[in-house]
Amino acid sequence: MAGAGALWPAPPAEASEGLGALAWKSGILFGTAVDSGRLQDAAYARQVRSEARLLVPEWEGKWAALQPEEGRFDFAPLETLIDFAGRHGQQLRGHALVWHQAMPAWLTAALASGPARSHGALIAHLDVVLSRTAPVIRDWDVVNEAVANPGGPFLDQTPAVGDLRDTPWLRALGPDYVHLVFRLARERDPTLRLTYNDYGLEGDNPFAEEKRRRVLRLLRRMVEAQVPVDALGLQAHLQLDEPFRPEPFAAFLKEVRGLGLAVLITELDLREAKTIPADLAARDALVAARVQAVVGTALQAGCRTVLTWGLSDKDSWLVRDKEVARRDGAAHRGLPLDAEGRRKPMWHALAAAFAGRAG
Ligand code: 9MR
Repeated sequence: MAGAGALWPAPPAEASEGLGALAWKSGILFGTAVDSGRLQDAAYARQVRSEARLLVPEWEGKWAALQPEEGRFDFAPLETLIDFAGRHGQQLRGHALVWHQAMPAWLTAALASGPARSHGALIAHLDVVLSRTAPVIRDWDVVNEAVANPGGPFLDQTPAVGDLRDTPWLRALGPDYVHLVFRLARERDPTLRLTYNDYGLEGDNPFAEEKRRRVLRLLRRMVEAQVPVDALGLQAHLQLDEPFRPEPFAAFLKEVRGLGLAVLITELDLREAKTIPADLAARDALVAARVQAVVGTALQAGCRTVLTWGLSDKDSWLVRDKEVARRDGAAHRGLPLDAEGRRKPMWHALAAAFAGRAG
């Protein structure tokens, strides 16, 4: 891995091209999560337009957004993204059909009132959402974050039933609920790409090793049971305090690909270490080196889709969410553009990874 002293080459002639265009030269689809409410901001819209070929709604595809009250669907925010993508020739992916967060209160209550009611609510949601979005969204995160966190220094252990996180969905529908949701999605749309999406899979420590084992067991059982799963989404919310080595990550990706599944990086960003260098260039070089190493490894393993979770540091959940925001008040510099929209070393690291240059 390149050290903090790595020098970034002078911008190539095509530097005015965005990451989406650069990635596409190597057959890689690059995109970002988008907040529909921010698209009226001209600078934000320009960044999304010029860097991304693929968009994913950061909020607009979740239950709380799409069905705030039972039977009342609101597609307006998602349509804003669909319109934007259509005008700029960008693709869309969906996020997320089943997740234990961003659930409206009525759904939490419904899931607590028994399997029949839960099943009915799930089917009604899938019927409406998948038929409405089918013309433009051909890849959905069908189930998000169903695997429980093992104990570890970087993330809190979550209560588990077997390898699965104990959630309202699991309690309502039983431990085979992941299989059920994928089957229901496939029945409704036979050619939709069905993705299982999760985090904490990239690092080199006992936590990530165990989480990888759990995800692999889930995927293997699904494939054995002929559950229609097509891809694994690696969220890749990276943390610089967490060690990384390409080998265990690459071995995991090889096993996943060996099951016949595609791998995608779906939510890339990076939390800096608790202690950061005073020098901005040194800070940014650390971020860039880690991103290039992780993304480079994934691309070598056959990953052909990479999305960041936002483009500019100032729009990131890493600033908004108190659990992950820096205690010293500084913003994490874990996205390709700085707060003013300027390209940082992480931008160049992604461009280099897309061009096939190893980290
Ligand atoms: O970044 C998203 C934040 O704005 C939302 O408030 C939050 C709850 O809906 O979800 C965040 O996105 C998460 C994603 O949906 C799933 N993986 C983790 C992401 C960061 O928390």
